[in-house]
Amino acid sequence: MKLRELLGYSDVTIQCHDNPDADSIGSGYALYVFFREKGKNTKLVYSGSSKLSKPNLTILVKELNIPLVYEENIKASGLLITVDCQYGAGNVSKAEADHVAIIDHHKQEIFDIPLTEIRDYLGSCSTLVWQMLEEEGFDVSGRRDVATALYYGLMCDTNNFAETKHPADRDMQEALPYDPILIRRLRNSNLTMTDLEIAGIALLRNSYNEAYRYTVIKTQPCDPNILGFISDLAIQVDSIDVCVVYNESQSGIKYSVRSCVREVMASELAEYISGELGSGGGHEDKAGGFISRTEFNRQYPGINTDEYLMSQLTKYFGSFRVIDYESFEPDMSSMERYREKLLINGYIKSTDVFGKGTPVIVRSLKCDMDDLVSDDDLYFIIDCTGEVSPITREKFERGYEAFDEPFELETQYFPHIRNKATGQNVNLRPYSRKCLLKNESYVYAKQLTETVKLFTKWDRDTYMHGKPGDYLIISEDDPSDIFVITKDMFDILYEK
Ligand SMILES: [Mn+2]
Repeated sequence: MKLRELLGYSDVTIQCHDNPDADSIGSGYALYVFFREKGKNTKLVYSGSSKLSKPNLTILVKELNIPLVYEENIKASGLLITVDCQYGAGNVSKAEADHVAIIDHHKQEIFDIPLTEIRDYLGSCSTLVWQMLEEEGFDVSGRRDVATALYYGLMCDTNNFAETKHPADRDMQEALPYDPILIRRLRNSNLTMTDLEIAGIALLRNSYNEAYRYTVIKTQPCDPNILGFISDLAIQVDSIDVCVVYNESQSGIKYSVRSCVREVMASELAEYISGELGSGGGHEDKAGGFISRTEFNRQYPGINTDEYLMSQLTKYFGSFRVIDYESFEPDMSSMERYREKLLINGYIKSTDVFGKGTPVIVRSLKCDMDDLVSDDDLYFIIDCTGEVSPITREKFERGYEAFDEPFELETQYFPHIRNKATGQNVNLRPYSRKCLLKNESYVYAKQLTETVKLFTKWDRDTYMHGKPGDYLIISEDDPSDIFVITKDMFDILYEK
C-alpha cells in the first residue's frame, strides 16, 4: 500500500494503539503532518483505559506540539489509519469507522483489511512511515519536528538503537536531522521512580540454567528501556553467557536478549524465541523481540511465560552443532559435485559513486562493510540475493564479463554506499550494471540433517546458520572455503 492510495478521503483519523508509546506517537505524528500538508482534515487520536502520563511522552507531545487527543470512543468519518498496531487487534480500542487502513511493523494478525502495509522486519513503525514518506517524495529532512519524533520512535522501540533489526533502521537513524537537545532531555526523563523500583525488584530473582549458562528474568510492566538495562547488567555476570529479560502486557510479551558467546548470536536467538508467535531480531550481542498475546494464548493456552521461555531456550541450546572450518573434516564420500550456474550479477566501480580516496561503508541486508576507501582498484559485486562483496579490479576483469545494461533486482533492501566523511548515503541501484562469471566453478555439497552453526575462514566472530534441508558446501578449488546456503538459493545457484 502506498500513502498516495489514501488521498481520496478528505477526513483522516490516525489512531495510535492504547497506552501509546513513542513509536506509535512518532509515526502517527509524521503521518498527521503528511495528510495535513495534503490538505486533509486530519486528527491524531488514541483511546483505552489510561491517559498518557509517562514524563518523556508528555514532554515529547508538548515540545513538538503534537496534537494528540484522547477519545474514549473514537468515531472516524472518512478514513481511519491505525499506526504501530492493527485494527481489531487486542492492543487497540476498536473505533467506529467505515474505511480502515493499517500501518504497522508487528507480525500480521489481522487479515481482512485490504488497505494494509506491514513490514515486520523493521525495528519500528517510525522506520516504516519514514520509508513510505520517502516513497511519496515527502522531504522529512526539512521538518525537524517530524525527524525528531521518528528518531525517538525508533530509539525507544530498539532500546536506544541497540536492537535495530534492519539496514533501513540504521539508514533512518543516520539520516534524520533530529533535535539533539530535546532527545537528550527525553533520554533523561524516560523512567519514573516506579520503574526504578521495578528494576530493583526484578534483579532479586532469576531463573538460571547451569548446563547452558543462560538466565531468564521477569520484570513487572515497565518502560521497555528497563529490559535493556537489566540485560546489559546481567550479561556482565561471569556465569551468565546468555540472558533474556521480559515483561508482559495485555498485547504480549516484550523481551531483550543479550549474548557474550560467539556460538549464540542474540539476533538469531531473539528470532528463535518468537518463532511464529511474533518477531525478533537485532545484533550479534544485543537483540529483542515481541510475542503477540493472541498468538501465544492460541498455541500455548495455560502455559506460564517463564516456563515457555525456559523450555524454548533449553530446546534452542540442544538444537545445534558448531562447525569450525579449521577443525572440520568433511566426509567427502557423502557429498556430491555440483556446478555453479552462470548467473547475472551486478557490479559497481566504487569511484562511479564517490571520488577517489573517499572513506565509505557499504551496507547490505546482512551487514555493514566498513574500512573501505573508494579507489580505481575497488569494485563491488552484488549477487542475486542482494549481498555485496568487494573485489579488486584485476580479479574482476579476469573473472567476469562486464556489460553496460543496468542490473535489476527485486529485493527488500538494495545495497547502499555511505560517504563516511559527509554522511551522504547513496542507493547503489542506479550505479549497478550486469556482469557474468567467465569460468565454470564446482563445489561439493550435501543437505544438512541438523541445525549447524558454521564458522568460516572469512569471519571468525559470527557464524553462518544452517537449518535441516539447507546445504553445506565446499569449494572444489579451495577446500577450506566452506559455507552454508538455503535450499531455495541452492536450487537457484547450482546444478548437478
Ligand atoms: Mn513499535
